[in-house]
Amino acid sequence: MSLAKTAEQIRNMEIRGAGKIAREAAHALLEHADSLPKAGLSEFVFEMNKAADILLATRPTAVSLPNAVRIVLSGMSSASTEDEARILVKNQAEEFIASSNEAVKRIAEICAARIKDGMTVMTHCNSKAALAGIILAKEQGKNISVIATEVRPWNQGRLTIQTLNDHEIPTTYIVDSAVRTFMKEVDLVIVGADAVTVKGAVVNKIGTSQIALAAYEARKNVIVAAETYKFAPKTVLGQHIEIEERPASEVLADDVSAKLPFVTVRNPVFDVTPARYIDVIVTEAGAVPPEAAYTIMRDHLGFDPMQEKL
Ligand code: RI2
Repeated sequence: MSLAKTAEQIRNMEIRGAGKIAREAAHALLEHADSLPKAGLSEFVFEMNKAADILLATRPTAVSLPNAVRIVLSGMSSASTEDEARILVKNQAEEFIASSNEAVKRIAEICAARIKDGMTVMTHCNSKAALAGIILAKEQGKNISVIATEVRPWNQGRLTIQTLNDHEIPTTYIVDSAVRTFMKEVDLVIVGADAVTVKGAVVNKIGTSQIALAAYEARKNVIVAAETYKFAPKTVLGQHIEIEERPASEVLADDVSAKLPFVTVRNPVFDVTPARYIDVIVTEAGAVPPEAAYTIMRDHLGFDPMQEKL
């Protein structure tokens, strides 16, 4: 598949989920590096940076995408030859994809250790990392059940209930607005992340912060399953995570909107859950308190704020 096609599929959400977006972007860069005709090192670097910009312009919130692009292309311009740069990019892409898949497995082990026999787990949206922990807990023989939300407007909850059903995990499917009503039946909340800020705030699918508030009120723990490349180093430099706002037509059909001239539809697709509502963030480097976000960026993303351009 061409890089432009991958970018289009990320934009229109055929490829979705922060981790998958990162792995597919890395794969697209690998294939792109392979497809470029021999034209010298500086031309190769120019073309790869251009390709990176196309990928980065697709969706603004999931920081896994810029982190993956940076990891895959790092050191490319310091290579001595075009061939060396090409091999470097391809190797780094393969390593990133493999380590990303390994990270999800490790996160699953840690999350599963937190899921005890008899527990009811609430999850929101469709997070591969969060689901991997739930599925592993079931495979370990624990008698668990799940409450899964619908996730308007894209209904990613349908994907989640399909996966849970495939693993024969008893699941209750609820509309997003029923979260607080059902919180009394919940023992633990597990969600994924699109980005984690230096304050330990978690940016995830819209509705996550309401779930976290309801859980806090009911004294239930919220666990966030997030690979280290979901942490956003740019927040150390004072930048904010941009919250993607998608087309109004995803919420209300254009012909209906057209008849309601005084109505404006807003469709932000992520929200921010402050650190105080989160128990731990489970990464492949272990479960950490949200307050440890900076340490994760420094030790696992190789981020040195003194070296970064503002
Ligand atoms: P994994 C998704 O975003 C959801 O917000 C989900 O919680 C998050 O990515 C992380 O998913 P979207 O692409 O990386 O559906 O854990 O907008 O699979």
